[in-house]
Amino acid sequence: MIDLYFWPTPNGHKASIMLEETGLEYRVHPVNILRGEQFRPSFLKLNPNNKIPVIVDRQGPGRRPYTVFESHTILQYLAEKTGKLLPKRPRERYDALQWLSFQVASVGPMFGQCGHFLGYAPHKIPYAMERYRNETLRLYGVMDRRLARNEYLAGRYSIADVATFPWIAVRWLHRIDIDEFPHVRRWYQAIERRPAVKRGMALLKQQEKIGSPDAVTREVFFGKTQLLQHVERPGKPAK
Ligand SMILES: N[C@@H](CCC(=O)N[C@@H](CS)C(=O)NCC(=O)O)C(=O)O
Repeated sequence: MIDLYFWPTPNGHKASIMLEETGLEYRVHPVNILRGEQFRPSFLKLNPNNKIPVIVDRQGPGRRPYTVFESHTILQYLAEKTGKLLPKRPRERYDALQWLSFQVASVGPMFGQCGHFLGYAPHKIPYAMERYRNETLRLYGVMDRRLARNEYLAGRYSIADVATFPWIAVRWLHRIDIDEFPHVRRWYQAIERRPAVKRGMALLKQQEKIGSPDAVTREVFFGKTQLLQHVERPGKPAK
């Protein structure tokens, strides 16, 4: 049995899709990150970085419970546990791992900042908006070229696709027209049709409110709560 600490966001969906794809038995523990539940001491014991998703595998290595945070490590852990979606042969395995890293190092952070400066920042900062939107467009271009010659990011469907798909699902945040990237669109539609992906994306769907943060959520995400959680005496803001 796997315990999944979850809220319906792109990083959360990576874990819920993977649990559905592997067919492992799991139960969901909602962590309302819009209301600050990620700062509860019981949750910080699972992930000191106050972010979902987290899993606790009751039958972990050595048959003892094991906790995993960071969504890509969750994907790799579940792939290795079940032998699914991460090939064993070195070339194919590293194809999957490098496209997984591409999601972790580039797609996640750049799309995240793009969404922040386009949709959430209290002031319009043209330099930041342009910088992250261009980087987002560039990454779509990289994926489009790759997918022109490969059915999936690493050739066969793998954890690299599971990691990347949920970030394309929120392209409205980045004001991306997927029709401009026909190979990404073809890939996205193929993944969207998978029953496990549908189930993973539907988990706690009624809670999905990431597009319209209210004042409480703004404070939780972007206010002092984040900093004071980890830094006792924050320095002065940089000028
Ligand atoms: N690198 C982390 C990022 C996780 C992450 O950013 N989670 C967000 C939701 S998508 C969250 O829990 N935010 C709450 C917070 O920052 O307080 C991962 O891939 O798991």
